[in-house]
Amino acid sequence: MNPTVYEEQMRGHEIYSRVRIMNGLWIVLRVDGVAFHGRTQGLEKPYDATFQNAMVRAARETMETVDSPLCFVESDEASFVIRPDSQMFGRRHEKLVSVAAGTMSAAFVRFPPRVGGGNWQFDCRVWVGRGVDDVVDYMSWRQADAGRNCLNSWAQECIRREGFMTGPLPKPGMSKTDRYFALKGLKNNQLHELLHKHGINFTELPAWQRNGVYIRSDYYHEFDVGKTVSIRPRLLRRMVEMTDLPHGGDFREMTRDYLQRLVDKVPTVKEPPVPVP
Ligand SMILES: Nc1nc2c(ncn2[C@@H]2O[C@H](COP(=O)(O)OP(=O)(O)O)[C@@H](O)[C@H]2O)c(=O)[nH]1
Ligand SMILES: [Mg+2]
Repeated sequence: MNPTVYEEQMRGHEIYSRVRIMNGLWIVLRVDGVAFHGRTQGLEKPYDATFQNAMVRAARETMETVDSPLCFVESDEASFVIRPDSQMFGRRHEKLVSVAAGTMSAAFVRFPPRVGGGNWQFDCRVWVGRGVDDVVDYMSWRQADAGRNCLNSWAQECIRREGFMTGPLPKPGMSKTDRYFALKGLKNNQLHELLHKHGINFTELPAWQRNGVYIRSDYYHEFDVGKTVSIRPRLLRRMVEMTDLPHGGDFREMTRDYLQRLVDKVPTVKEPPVPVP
């Protein structure tokens, strides 16, 4: 067969590579660790600082690769916001998800957590939003998930500390798994009480555990004061890590304000942010 015809015919089978995400839509790429529940078994529970560090470092590298100005990290997932006018990879769906998952996986193993290992892989999915408000809702959703995870995983830790998993079974016929998952039936206030019994006040846990972490590019003006009268500001950018995020309404407000400034192409902060190492 004529090589050109053959080439064309074969390319015709790559039907998904032509799927592009419409201009004007905000994109969020969410990467999530594959089977991390098992891989993280040897790490400090419920939160391990070396794991968190690997997540944040890898996310920072991924942001650069996929042209994302804002990323939210919690547990084993990271959400990368991409502007509605970004032309990264021609907005091709396949390219965006594969590059995000690939970069995150490759970068993560360069900052490996204390223990665990083997293949730390991430998958990726695409979420799209019609405007700033949709993205604010998205971030609220993921932050609420971080809060729920935090409460549940500390409650599980309390149960472990009580020797609940290893002690005698409280009810005949109840398996260890039943006991463990009995937690699922507890209401929020009962979980808080359980933590209290162990001297843990949920609101005093580190904010990065309860509310997640933002990594964002902050844009600021640097003024070139030349010999002439005109002062031309240059828009520069610096990455910041925010480990002390507010939650709820304040978090929404902060997110909305930042995204709107991106849309308006104005500085997101007045002063140059402090550089992160
Ligand atoms: N020990 C430990 N485990 C963590 C930490 N962060 C996330 N994980 C684990 O990562 C899992 C992530 O949940 P999920 O994505 O639903 O599970 P997966 O499908 O097994 O990846 C949680 O169940 C935790 O067990 C951490 O800091 N320490
Ligand atoms: Mg996972």
